[in-house]
Amino acid sequence: MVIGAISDRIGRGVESVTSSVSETFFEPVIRLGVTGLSRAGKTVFITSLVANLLDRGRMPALQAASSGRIQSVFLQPQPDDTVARFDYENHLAALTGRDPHWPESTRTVSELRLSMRVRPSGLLSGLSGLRTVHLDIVDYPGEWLLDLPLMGQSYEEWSATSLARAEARREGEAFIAALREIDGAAPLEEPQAQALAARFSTYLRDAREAGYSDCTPGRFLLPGELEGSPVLTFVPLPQGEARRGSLRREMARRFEAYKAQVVKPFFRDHFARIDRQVVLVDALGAIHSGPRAVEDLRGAMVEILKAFRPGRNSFLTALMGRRVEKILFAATKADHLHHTQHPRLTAIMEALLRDARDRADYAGATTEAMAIAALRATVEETHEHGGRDLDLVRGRLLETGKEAAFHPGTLPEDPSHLLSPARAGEAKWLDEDYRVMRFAPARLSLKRGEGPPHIRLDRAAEFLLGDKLR
Ligand SMILES: Nc1nc2c(ncn2[C@@H]2O[C@H](COP(=O)(O)OP(=O)(O)OP(=O)(O)O)[C@@H](O)[C@H]2O)c(=O)[nH]1
Ligand SMILES: [Mg+2]
Repeated sequence: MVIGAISDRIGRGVESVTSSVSETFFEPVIRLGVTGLSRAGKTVFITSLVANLLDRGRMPALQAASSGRIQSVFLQPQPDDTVARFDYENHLAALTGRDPHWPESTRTVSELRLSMRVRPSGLLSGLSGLRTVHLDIVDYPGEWLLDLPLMGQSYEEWSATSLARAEARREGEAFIAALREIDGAAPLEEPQAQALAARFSTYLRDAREAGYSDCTPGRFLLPGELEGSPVLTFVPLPQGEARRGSLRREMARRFEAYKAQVVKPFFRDHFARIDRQVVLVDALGAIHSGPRAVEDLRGAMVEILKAFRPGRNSFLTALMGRRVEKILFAATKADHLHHTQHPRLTAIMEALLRDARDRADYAGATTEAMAIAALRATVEETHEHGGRDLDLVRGRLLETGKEAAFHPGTLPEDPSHLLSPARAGEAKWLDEDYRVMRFAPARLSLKRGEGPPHIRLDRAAEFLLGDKLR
């Protein structure tokens, strides 16, 4: 047995040495994680990024593309055989077909490999020929990332924080009321546990609908094949007696099983291998939902940054093979705003990020905040309204298919005008109402060599990949 274990380790050691040598010297691999809460825009982002890397006419800010050093880009079979392939072709067909529509919601981890043939710049350019750089893009739900704090919590600690959160939210009322009816010290009865878990899931889903970001455990929102299994049939309970066979003891056991069998494998198999990360944030959606949603988004950004700071988290330190070098927080769907407001949205994202870095006590990866649109669905226009110019965006409305011009509200120049009321726990914005419209993707006729229209996707790519393409 001992010999078996040793030879297994040696075998793996040799394998990892050979792969790292060839990767570092010949064909570097960048593993780019793309995450965000559900509907944040992950699928659209990856689809448009890949299309715009394949056809680079709209990527002036990606230097390797605009200088012509990227000679060719092609899709390749991905390295991981057991992870779903990101369905690029179908998503692109949905977005750019004759009757363009948004892609379907996705629920699992998926991956795509893009390989680039690049001419090196600077001193090396004359000496060596083309280099191949592989880009592995990994799409995973942000909800799963927010489960990380659970790893450091006992069932009692987790219960206390979750209950406090549920009590502070209107959406939690029914669940809290249901808890009053039960006795955690009584023997477990499965139908009761299931009914409670169903209530708890409904609360989490409603809270998510209402714009709250932190609605953990993540798999309660995205259960996939775990739906109905014991590992998802637990709820937080107030402290009390927990004898063998009691509801409370069994809930605690299932909570531990969730950590060991759901949360940990995700971090080990997917998260720990990422080099660069983009976190997509529907900041406009949160602003539209109100100050509490913005405050909650801020909290979620703190938790996300903590996940990228392994040193303090013993569980992750043991797993992390490499360090994440760059993290981009991108506010998506900036095409809902006239460009005159983009700097304001960026300033809000920067303020949120600065605050999150401070609170997470974060040092490590280079971080940046941006406002982008992976797929531009609107055009801009200016109308005169009541004697002054009003900047609008025009697009095809998702519900009716009709064209409409729209003013979403004016973001403040000073981000603190939004972030202070959010931090103070206000229920509503005082001086402005923010609206969001849902636009359908625009009908496109792309020229040869051009990817789909976007806003600052090229800058996002330069930040995330630029240095690896020099
Ligand atoms: N106007 C505009 N809308 C966008 C853009 N990106 C995403 N959206 C909107 O956001 C919705 C969600 O985008 P997806 O890319 O499917 O989001 P996701 O994060 O993959 O969502 P899940 O798979 O459900 O987790 C789309 O259906 C669009 O309505 C964009 O660049 N511009
Ligand atoms: Mg998706």
